[in-house]
Amino acid sequence: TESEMIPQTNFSYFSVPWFPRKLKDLDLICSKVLEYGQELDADHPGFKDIEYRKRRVLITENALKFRHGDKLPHVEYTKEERETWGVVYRKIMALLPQHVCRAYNYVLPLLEQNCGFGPDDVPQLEDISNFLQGEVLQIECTGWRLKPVSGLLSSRDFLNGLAFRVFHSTQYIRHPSQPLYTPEPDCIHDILGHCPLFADPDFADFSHEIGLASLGASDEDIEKLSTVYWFTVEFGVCREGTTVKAFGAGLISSFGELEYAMGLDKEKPKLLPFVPEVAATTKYPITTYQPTYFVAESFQDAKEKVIEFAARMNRPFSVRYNPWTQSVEVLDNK
Ligand code: NLE
Ligand code: FE2
Repeated sequence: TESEMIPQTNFSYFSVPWFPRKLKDLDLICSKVLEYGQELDADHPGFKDIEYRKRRVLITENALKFRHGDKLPHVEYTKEERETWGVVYRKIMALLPQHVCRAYNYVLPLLEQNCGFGPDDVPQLEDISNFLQGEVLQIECTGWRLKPVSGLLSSRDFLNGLAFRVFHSTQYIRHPSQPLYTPEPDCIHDILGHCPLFADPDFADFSHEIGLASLGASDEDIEKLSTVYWFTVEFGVCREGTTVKAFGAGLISSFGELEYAMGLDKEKPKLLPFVPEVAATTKYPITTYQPTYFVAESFQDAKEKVIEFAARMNRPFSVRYNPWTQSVEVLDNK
């Protein structure tokens, strides 16, 4: 790993993996993406269809050129792509009231009114990012922003982005032959699954904390944090009264897995209470439905638990995010 020396007050040094200090630094981390065949299932139709791959290259070229401050690339989606989006959108809308958390149900109509969410077309990242930044109709929001990305980033890079309230989002769409589940992130997963909850203040803070904890963390701690992220932001469920609802993006963007997770299939998953230490060391598959989900009591509760978890991590310094300068300050007291 690239690393740098950070001076300690007593003039000894410790070696820390490189990490971004300001928003602009995120331009340095968008190039390393995971390819199919490595960990992803190369048998999925999205990996074998040549025409489909070509279209993706076209869309991801803009993501690779993007630099902080640029307007987010506009994608004109084809009829077939819009249909794929519509199929998933309608399915998910039907499952929302009963199976998806309250916060998501609250935000979605705002996104339909203000940034082009709906069954007919894929919303544009630029519009969503502006909404999250609070630039639409003076609706106060959380200050999150989107950055286009060409595929699955390394865990470290991806989590580091969250520390700056930046979410890396894809713009290409899944293969039309299997709308109900894809092993990779795509714009349905990122836009429909992830984006809405970034408008919720508690969820926004929760995600930010995971990001801050990841800055300069050891490889071992990154592994743990990304597993915590997996079992919350990706596949989390939460208690609401006497019921359990989904908030993880991987569930909200896959109606196949959402139905399974909510116990609607013959095969039932296991539900465990969310304890970061336990979740952090639980193994999980990335190309099939999850055998286990962790139930959070609330976003706030999950946030407090993750802050405590992060404080016990093996990092000889702490960090503070400065929202005015949008940069990170390193504090050597732990
Ligand atoms: N399985 C999810 C979906 O089909 O939308 C994508 C997960 C990406 C980590
Ligand atoms: Fe995701």
